Amino acid sequence: MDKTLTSHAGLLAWVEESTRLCQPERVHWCTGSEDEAQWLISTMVAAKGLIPLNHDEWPNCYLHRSNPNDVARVEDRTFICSQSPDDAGPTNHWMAPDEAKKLLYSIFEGSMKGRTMYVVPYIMGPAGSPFSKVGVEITDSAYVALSMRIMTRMGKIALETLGTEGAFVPGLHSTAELDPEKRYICHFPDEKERLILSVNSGYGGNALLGKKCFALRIASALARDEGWLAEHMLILELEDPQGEKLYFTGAFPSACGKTNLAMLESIFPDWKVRTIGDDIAWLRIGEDGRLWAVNPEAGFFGVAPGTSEKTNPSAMETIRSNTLFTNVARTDDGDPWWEGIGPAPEFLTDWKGERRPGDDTAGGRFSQPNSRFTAPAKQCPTISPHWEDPQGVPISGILFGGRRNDTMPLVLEANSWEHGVFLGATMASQTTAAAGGAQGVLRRDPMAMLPFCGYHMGDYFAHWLEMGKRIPNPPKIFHVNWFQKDDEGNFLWPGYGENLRPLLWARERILGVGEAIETPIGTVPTPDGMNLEGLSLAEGVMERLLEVNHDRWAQECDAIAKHFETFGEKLPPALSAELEALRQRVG
Ligand code: SAT
Ligand code: MN
Repeated sequence: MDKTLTSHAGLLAWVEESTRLCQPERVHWCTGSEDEAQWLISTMVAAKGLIPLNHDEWPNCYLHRSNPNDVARVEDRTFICSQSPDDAGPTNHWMAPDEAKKLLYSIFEGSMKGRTMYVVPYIMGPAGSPFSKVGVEITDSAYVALSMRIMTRMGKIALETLGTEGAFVPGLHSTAELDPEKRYICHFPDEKERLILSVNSGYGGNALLGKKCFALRIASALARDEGWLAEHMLILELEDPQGEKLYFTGAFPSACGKTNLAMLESIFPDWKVRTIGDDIAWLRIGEDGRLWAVNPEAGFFGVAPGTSEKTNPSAMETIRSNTLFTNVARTDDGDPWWEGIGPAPEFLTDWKGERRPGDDTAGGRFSQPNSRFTAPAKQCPTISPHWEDPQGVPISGILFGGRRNDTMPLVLEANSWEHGVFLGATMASQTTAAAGGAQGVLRRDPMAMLPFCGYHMGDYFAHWLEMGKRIPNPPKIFHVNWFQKDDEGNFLWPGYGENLRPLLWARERILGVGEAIETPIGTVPTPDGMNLEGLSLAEGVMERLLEVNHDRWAQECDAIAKHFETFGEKLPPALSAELEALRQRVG
């Protein structure tokens, strides 16, 4: 698009300023058209940045291999550049805004020499929704431009929404040298326009600035100011045999099965689960007093390994066409391949481009553990007809959950909104490959927002508590844990489609039925309170899945107390009170 097609003075000025700074060879304004996408693809294929896949089996699908030093989010290089470090809080890295700008602009200077600068206007949220927000990402990565076209409503439509005066969140991104030592992802939540600056990474949440940077970190700060919630949550629709629908959101850390749960294949033919979103929810109080959720994204950036016809047939269908694969392996037939998709063929080209015998397990994994697919949400066979409703969908239940070997039962109902916020604030999960650093380490990840909250987490807890007071008809809150293990390290619960059972119990509790027992930590199903029809678990396993172990919970109280110390004076008294009450009950 010619830049004369927008007359938004602020946008034109910022693009000009960025052009002067980054010195690209040319500037391309993205329209979002199919022709443009094909042009970007052919440019990238010619430059070996994209590898075509088997067109008959995987139409319009391509493989991208990132730099091996750039395969995940980098939490230690992600900064909240609020005016005061106290606003970033103890769980975020902070840099003074002026210092951050000086440092990053010095890296941006001349960083796009010889390259094309893409101006990518995009909407987070459905076009025409009163809750949607516009962003513009300037990037030197065609891969980012193509990915943004899948993940957001990108191009002309965003410029039309913006008009000549509209507000937008500016995001400047350059892959620069891909130097991990100079990799910075910076957010400026106190700026009027809430700037994002990102350099030296081309990967996922570091580079697709609409996603974690805008729709979570910046949006969480907007939500605090404007009285709503921006959360790291899937949104799903549950339809009963009579056709009545009920909606859940679920907050789980990255790579803990959000996409699988959002696309859950129902084990009971009369019950349907449909997808609204798999990663982010923007939640507002509706005129009817309920909490309403919108998925701000238009695509899925899902973890490939482990995805198969067996674990997630809907995802497999979603990614059959028009999908970008990042860091997966490739078969000699040009099919994408990853661990967990099925048997390995005789030869595979691994994610770094090396062709090896498929049984060469000694040579390491073929797909990168955080390899991904980027696919349009509208291709999902289970997508709900309501997924783009401008007002969103009304939420009846909120699920919090992490990966824990023990301690947390399969499903637990909170006693109240405050207790639910406590369950969210004390969530813990083993770390995964979605971020750099050690994996499998148990860490507290409040509301699955530890890497994504754009302000002080203590204030964030207070905001959640405040929202509870303001929602006349709040959702019920649950905690779930699909990941308990036995003494030999085997999962106790089969997960995937079977997760419908705890979900149905939660629905019954929302409707005021459902057999339950109160425990010191909350309410759990009676051993036969969940529908267990057709499920054969070994003797005693169900009891173990729902067990509340007093010794473990005494330790858990101590661990929570330590976690709470992190927030100092900003820890809301209601949460210390919840901990004290828990201690009393655990005894
Ligand atoms: O942040 S990413 O978009 O790279 C994926 C995730 O961690 O959820
Ligand atoms: Mn995520």
